[in-house]
Parts: sequence; C-alpha cells; structure tokens
Amino acid sequence: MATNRTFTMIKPDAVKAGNIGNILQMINNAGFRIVAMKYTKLSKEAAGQFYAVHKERPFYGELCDFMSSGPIVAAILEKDNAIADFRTLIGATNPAEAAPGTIRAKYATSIGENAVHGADSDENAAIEGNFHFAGVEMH
Ligand code: DAT
Ligand code: MG
Repeated sequence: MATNRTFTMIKPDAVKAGNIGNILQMINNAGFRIVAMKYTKLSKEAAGQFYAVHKERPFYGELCDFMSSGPIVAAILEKDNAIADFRTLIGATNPAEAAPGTIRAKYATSIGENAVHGADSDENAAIEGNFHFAGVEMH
C-alpha cells in the first residue's frame, strides 16, 4: 500500500554545514509537503531512545554521540508513496553508494554523518513522528 507520510531529520552535520535551506528546497522540489517541522537538539538520552532499534549495532554509541552533537531539524512530510519516494530522494546510507543527485550524494560526508534521516516504514514513520511531535496538530 502506498503511504502518504514520512518522518525526516536534517542531521547535525548538515545543520552545521549550513545546508538546511538547500535540503528543504530539494524536499520541496521533490513534491513533499511539510505538515510539521521543528528546529531542536536531542540529548544523548533522547538520541539513544530514538535509535533504540540499533542498540545492538557496533556503531550505536557513535550514532547517539553524533545525533546529539548539535541541532537538528525534525519534520513530518506528506506525499503519495512518501516512504519509498523519500528513501529514493535521500539515497543510500553510505554517501559513496548514494545515487548522483540524491541528498546524501550532495551533502553527506560519511556513512555515519549522512546529512538526513528517512523513516523506513509506515510503522516507524508513525513511531518517529510521534517521538518528536506527540500532541502536535498536523497542517
Ligand atoms: P538509514 O539511515 O539509511 O536508514 P540505518 O537505519 O541502517 O541507515 O542506520 C541508521 C544510521 O546509523 C545511519 O543513517 C548512519 C548510522 N550508521 C549506519 N551504518 C553505519 C556504519 N556502518 N558505521 C557508522 N554509522 C552507521
Ligand atoms: Mg534506518
């Protein structure tokens, strides 16, 4: 079933590099509508909760340190086929493998510091969106 909402974060590396505007423009040009958005910073504990699914992975500690190292932008996006189309727009996890023209090909610097997050399923988009926007009205 095609989904119409996904969840994203512009990660600390991309915020620090001044790429919020460029990335939002790519998101907009790809036909996504922003239904909720905020500029915020995760504590290390919150980053650990958000990425709890990766708890057993060897890079978990590094990931939580990085994701709490500076401000991020969190957003819920709407479009037909949102989950799959957004994964296509961001490109592969490792920027060396990301297709040309994708957000990660343009703005990620490494597999760990890869500029953006994109939810991988309807279920996770709902969990992740709720993590950041519980009780917030969507527009
Ligand atoms: P994605 O963000 O493409 O969904 P993922 O869910 O497998 O990728 O991993 C979540 C994040 O963890 C990823 O965006 C960056 C980090 N990560 C993944 N694999 C890594 C690795 N081999 N070394 C360091 N960080 C990694
Ligand atoms: Mg993932």
